[in-house]
Parts: sequence; structure tokens; C-alpha cells
Amino acid sequence: MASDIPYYDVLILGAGFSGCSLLHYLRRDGFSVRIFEKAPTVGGTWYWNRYPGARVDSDVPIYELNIPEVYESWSWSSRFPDWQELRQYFKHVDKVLEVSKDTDFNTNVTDAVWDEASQTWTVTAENGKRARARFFLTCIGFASKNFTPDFKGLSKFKGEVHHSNEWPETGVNLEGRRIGLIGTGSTGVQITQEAGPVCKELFVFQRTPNLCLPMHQAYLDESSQSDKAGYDAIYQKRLNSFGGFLFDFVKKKATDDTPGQREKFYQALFDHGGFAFWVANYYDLFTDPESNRLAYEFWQRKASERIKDPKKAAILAPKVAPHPFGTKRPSLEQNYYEQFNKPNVHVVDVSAEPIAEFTEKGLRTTDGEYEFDLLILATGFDAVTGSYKNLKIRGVGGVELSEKWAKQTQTYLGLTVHDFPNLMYTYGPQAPTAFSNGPSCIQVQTKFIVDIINYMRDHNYSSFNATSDAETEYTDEINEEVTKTLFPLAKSWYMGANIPGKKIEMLNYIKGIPAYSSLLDSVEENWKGVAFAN
Ligand code: NA7
Repeated sequence: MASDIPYYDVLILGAGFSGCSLLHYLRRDGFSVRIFEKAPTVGGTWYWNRYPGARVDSDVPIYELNIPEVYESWSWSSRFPDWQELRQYFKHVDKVLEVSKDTDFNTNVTDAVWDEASQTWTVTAENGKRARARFFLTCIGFASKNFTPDFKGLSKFKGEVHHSNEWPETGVNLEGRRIGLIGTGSTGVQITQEAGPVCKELFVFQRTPNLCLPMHQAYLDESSQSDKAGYDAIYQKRLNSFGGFLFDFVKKKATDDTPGQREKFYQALFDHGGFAFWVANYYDLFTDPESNRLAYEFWQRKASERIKDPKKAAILAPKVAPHPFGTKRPSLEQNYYEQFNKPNVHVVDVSAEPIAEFTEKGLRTTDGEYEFDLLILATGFDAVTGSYKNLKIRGVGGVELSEKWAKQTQTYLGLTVHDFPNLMYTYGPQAPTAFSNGPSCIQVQTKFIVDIINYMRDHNYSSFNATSDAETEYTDEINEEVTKTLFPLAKSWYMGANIPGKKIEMLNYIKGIPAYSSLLDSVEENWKGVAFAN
């Protein structure tokens, strides 16, 4: 019977940045809140990402929750922390915010059903746990469904195989191993930097070069982080930039500058490190092919001068851009290119010689055979919408969310979906997700979610539903905006193009954090596009 199932005002799925943050604010406002979390602990993506070299590509304190109780009593040891430190950070978040006391861990939710009569969601997990809730908030991130390509004969391979996102908690020895690594996304780049120095031999199977940017890691001491007086201002300031950082595109076209000025500007972005060259470049980088070409030329020169072997350089940093710069996510690197200067570290261009099949001892491309005893699949995720594919979420009339999105992703505000009343999600489809620093996007979305739930309580509303018209208008705008950019020219996970058969469409909001934040604020003024019911 439904009444035997525990009831909460709010049920949150996932105890990562957004789940912890929403729990904190909603509980503060007097709501009963519960988190169901698949993992045995808090941390979200930083519980699962524990492959060698896993590290965040946003710098701290930008990559951090803006909750004073949390940041005032925390300091980092490096500008770009690794997964171990991020796990420690989440332990701290848990201790300070007491997340665990309101969380069911090891609870993998499989089903959620909207009940029109009671205006509640009923949520069921694999371990049999159930809950009913007025609001259902899915905070499951954009990269939780792994992708392994359907390689011919993969099961024949007799060596050890690991997908980067299912890395054994006990670790995997890379020392002295012969390693085959497929994939050169940010994961592949980070693993290469760890495997290169210790392996016997490393074959990196690259289909598309990663146009990596210099990280410029720096080590931080506690004393430099003792004064937190300016932090609140920093967290407000990060919302003023496209990517949710403290830097932003400059208000100039690339061709407004002379070649000399451009060279100086590009070099300054490289010297700054992080994503500056990506999202603090000339503002026409993603819209003007010439601006993009100029940026690529600079990047190509910088990367190729670090690679001694011209054959390797032609694969890793080709003269002709594989796609417009920045339309696939660049990774940050520390010594990626130098790895390939070692005689035992190879790059195999599988766009020129595709992987034909696996063998007992390795794999065969159309041109040759490669032997290794450890295979690492850094082949990514069914990103953004894929996170929802293993979850049966049924809204009004029993319609399933993943079915609705199979035809076309449709959302209102990148936060909710028509006919899925009282469902909201964070850091997912049609939000600034892939183009923003996670905690910045979450800061904006958390405010909206907490505000609407409070508003409804104050007005005795039991449900809200995004209108169909508002959803269509929002979705159409995303699809229209992307046609003005170079993004459709790349086969990227931003566009769903990394998964065979997946619909090609822009899965993210591309106008940046300030425009997104203003949009949410304007909706809050009169709840445009939202229908409330008692
Ligand atoms: P990504 O960025 O999706 O990278 C996956 C990599 O795997 C990428 O280089 C792909 O090449 C490669 N891949 C995928 N399928 C194949 C096949 N069939 N053959 C050869 N190579 C293949 O995943 P990551 O884990 O690195 O990063 C995901 C995001 O998580 C990251 O951007 C951060 O935001 C956090 P392709 O480029 O498609 O040619």
C-alpha cells in the first residue's frame, strides 16, 4: 500500500555537488528531504572517477560549492585537485552538512512514477527501497552511463579490461605493463600521463586528436587560503562569465587585432592555463570560421613543437584541424605531448587504420596488430541524456521520459519537462552543463529549484507543470542557436554524435551562464511557462 511507503517533501537522486547542495538548502527551509544514492558514499562523479590521473579541469575555488559552512573550513592542496582530494572534499561536505544522515546509500533507483491523484512521485530502487515525494529532483550528472563501442571480438581478448568509469576501487597496476588505451578524451589524456612514465609499452588508439590546453597546475598552501572574506564575491562573479569562471570571452573579434596582437593575446591565454584559451578567447571563436582557424593555427604550432617525431606530431596535432577548435571538449594537460617522445609510447591513428577486431593478445587494425595485456577503454559516456536511459521515469499518462527524449530532447529551462510535474533535474540536458564549470551551473539551478518549491508551499500549490508551449519555445531556441555556431561541424558528445544511432542535436544550452541565470530570474518574476495546480 502506498501509505506504507515513507513520504518526503523532496526526494533527491544523487549525492554529488547538486544533491548535497539541494539537501542543505531545502532542509534549512523546513522541508523533509531524502537522498537516494547508488554509490556507498557521497561525491557523485568523484566517487566513480578513480582511474589513474583523474583530476578536475576547473580550478579551485571556482570548482567548489558556494556554501560558507563548507568553504570556510576547507583548503585545497592544488589548483586542479585530483580525485583523491575531491573525495576528501566530499567527506568534508558530508561532515559539515550532515548529508549521510538523510541519505540511503547503495540505493540504485530504477523507477519513478508520477501519481496524478496524490500529486506525488513514487520512487523505487533496485534494493527494494521505495519512497513517495511531492518533488523528485534528479541530480545524476551528465556522465553516468558508460559507453563501450561494439568492438568485434572484444570478448576474445584474454588480458585485463577496464572501462575508465568502472575502475576497481583497489586500483590497477600500470607499472611494467603493456597497455592498450582506446580513447583520447579528457580521460584518455589523463591516463596517458600516468601510464606513459611507468608502462613497458603504451599504445594509444586515437580516432580524433584532443586539442589539449596547458593546465598550469600549481600547489597551494593553507595560509594562502586562510582568508575567505572575498569568497562570496568570487562565487557571484563566476556567474558573470560564459563558462562560470573568473574569465570570459573578450569583446573583440579575432580579426579586430593585428597578427602581433593576436599572438600576444593567445600566448597570454595559454600562460593563464586552464580553459582560458577555450572560453576567454575572442568572442567569435565558436561562430566565425576564420577566428576559429587562427586559434587552431596557434594551438597546432604550440602542440606540435613539443612532439619530436614528425609522424606522431602529424597524428596528435595535425596541420589541418580535425574539427573547429573547441567544438569538442579540449582536455587540460600537464605533460601529455612529452609522453609520446618516449620510444615505448605510441599513437595509432584509428581514423586512418580503424580497429577491425580484437584478438586473444590485443587487437588488429586494418593495417597491423598490436599486443598488450591491459586494455583500458576510455571511450566515454552516452552523455547528458544517456544518464536517464536506465531510469524509468513515467510522467502524466505513463509516458516514459527516455522515450520522449528518444525522438528529440525537449525540456523547459534545462530543468524540467512538460507532463513530468514536480520533476526537476540539475546539470543535465539543455542546461549550460557541458560548457560550464559544474558548481557554477548548479549554483544557478539550485536557487531556482529552492525558490519554486518555497513559492509553491507559500501558495498552497501541490504541483507545477511546464507548459507544452514553453517547452517547445525553449527547445526550438536551442536548436536554432546552434545553427549559428560551428558546433554542428564536430562529431561530439555535446551533439549526441559519439553514440551510434543517437539523434544528432545540441544537448546543452549554449548562450552561457549569465544569459541562463537571467532567464531563470525572469521566469521567477511571473512563472512564465509554468502551470501550477492545487
Ligand atoms: P569522451 O570525451 O567521450 O572520449 C571518448 C573517447 O573515446 C574519444 O576519444 C572517442 O573518439 C573515443 N572513442 C569512442 N568510440 C570509439 C571507437 N569506436 N573507436 C575508437 N575510439 C573511440 O569521454 P571521456 O571519458 O574522456 O570524457 C568525458 C567527459 O567527462 C569529459 O569531457 C569531461 O567533461 C568529463 P572520438 O573523439 O569520438 O573520435
